Amino acid sequence: MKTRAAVAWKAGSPLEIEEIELAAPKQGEVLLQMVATGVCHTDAFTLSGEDPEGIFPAVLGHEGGAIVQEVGPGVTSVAPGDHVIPLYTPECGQCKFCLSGKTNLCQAIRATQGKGLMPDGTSRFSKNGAPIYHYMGTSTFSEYTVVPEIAVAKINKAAPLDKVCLLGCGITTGIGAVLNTAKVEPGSTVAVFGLGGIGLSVIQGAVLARAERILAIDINEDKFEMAKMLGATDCVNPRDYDAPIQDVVVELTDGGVDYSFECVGNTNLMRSALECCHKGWGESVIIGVAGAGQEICTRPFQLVTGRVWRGTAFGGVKGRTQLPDYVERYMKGEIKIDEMVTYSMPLEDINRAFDLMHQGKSIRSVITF
Ligand code: NAD
Ligand code: DAO
Ligand code: ZN
Ligand code: ZN
Repeated sequence: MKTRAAVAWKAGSPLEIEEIELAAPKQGEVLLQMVATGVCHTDAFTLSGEDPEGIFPAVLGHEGGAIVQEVGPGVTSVAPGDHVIPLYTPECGQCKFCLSGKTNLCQAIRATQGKGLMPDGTSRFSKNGAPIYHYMGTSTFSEYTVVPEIAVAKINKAAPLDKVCLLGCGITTGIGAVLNTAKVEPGSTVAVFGLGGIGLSVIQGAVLARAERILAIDINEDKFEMAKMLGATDCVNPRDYDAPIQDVVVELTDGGVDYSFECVGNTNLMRSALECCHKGWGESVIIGVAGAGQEICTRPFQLVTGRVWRGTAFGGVKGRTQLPDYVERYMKGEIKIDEMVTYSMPLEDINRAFDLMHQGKSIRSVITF
């Protein structure tokens, strides 16, 4: 079949909207009709060429809300008409990782997903006979896409797909980082570095965890209003101070925070986030994705004296078993999503969504098909 898609032909160039070919789902795969997709910083990161896993040409996008159109042979857990969120972190339930009970990083299709291919080692997308690669196993910047069955979470049909698509990455990552990875306790003090879709969702998570003090840190003060609305107690612009931001936070919090979260992808800020943690117990979670080849550093004595450095992917959330409950929590009003949608636009305008993100003018743009 043909599908309208935004194709990333090469790094650093705008996406091009065109009709491309999409082959039918094979064994264990499903064909999805995309209803909406968010645009996340990670899409921009890959498009920029900084992503060591970036492969071109590709159909990017990983924050989708979709309807199952057709299922391939052997598919039993979803059927045409089901509403789903595609998962860049799949859940097979059978691999060593899924069975460990310690991680959400299912490895069942990792090797092929990392190469932009479906599990049989081929791509379903093409143009004039030449392959176009998948992205993160999801490729949501296309009216139709094919994904593995283990990479969809079936959700409540009553949920608006143009909102809950954001649970496919940003909002779940931020909330999950607080509840699953850090396991923030009531009464905690939390620092959030970077107030994009991820950082603002960390704030939501910290409120759900009943943190007492939430410091929201960003160099773009336009982000502070939303941070406060979501529950930040203090907003801090590092550029207002001469001292390093970690010293400022330690000073403001009587020795440091219980938990910090880096939501930018800046390795210097990752160090600041670790070093603003309280001696003896403070824990810092890296969420931001740094550029190819970059490394983090701190003095080892920071860890010897009790600080802990962690990282998280998709907030530690297991997509097929746990994401449907995030949708229910949105439906009950416990998780805020509508407020995070700054702009909605058709696929034709998707490059504007990237521009708005780079200009710091959007939390999330949602593309509707
Ligand atoms: P975003 O671009 O919407 O937000 C980033 C924010 O950081 C902006 O508000 C910006 O002003 C702020 N910022 C930039 N430099 C700063 C600095 N020096 N100090 C303080 N604030 C600064 O991005 P996003 O969509 O929220 O994504 C954030 C990061 O999380 C990206 O690196 C993205 O790739 C990553 N990410 C990770 C996961 C995961 O599972 N680990 C999932 C999704 C996104
Ligand atoms: O299992 O080795 C692996 C890789 C899992 C990919 C998780 C990616 C999380 C960070 C990227 C940002 C997501 C938008
Ligand atoms: Zn698995
Ligand atoms: Zn994302």
